Amino acid sequence: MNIAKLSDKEVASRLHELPDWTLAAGKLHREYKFAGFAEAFGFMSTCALVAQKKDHHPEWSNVFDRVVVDLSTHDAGGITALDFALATEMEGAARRPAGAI
Ligand code: H2B
Repeated sequence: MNIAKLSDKEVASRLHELPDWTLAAGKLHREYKFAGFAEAFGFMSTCALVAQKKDHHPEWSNVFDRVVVDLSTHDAGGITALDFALATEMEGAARRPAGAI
């Protein structure tokens, strides 16, 4: 897919829509903490389905009740609107109980 890398200014501006996300090493970064492992993994399962549907996949890791996420668009060599769209979906998924789409 041909999608434009956003400028630093555009990224900074759009980050205001996602107050819990930061810019780290050129990627959108967020650390989630859940009630336990089941909730963390449920969140990841929901996000995996979203990522597959969008054909846009996160870099992430999980330790027990924590999920660390870094989003960038490899094909564009930076952050694009796809990363903001996925981050927004992840925020929604984090607010819903596991299994609810
Ligand atoms: N995910 C992310 N984060 N960046 C990409 O550039 C990307 C992706 N490209 N998922 C997709 C898959 C691409 O490799 C396929 C062929 O569409």
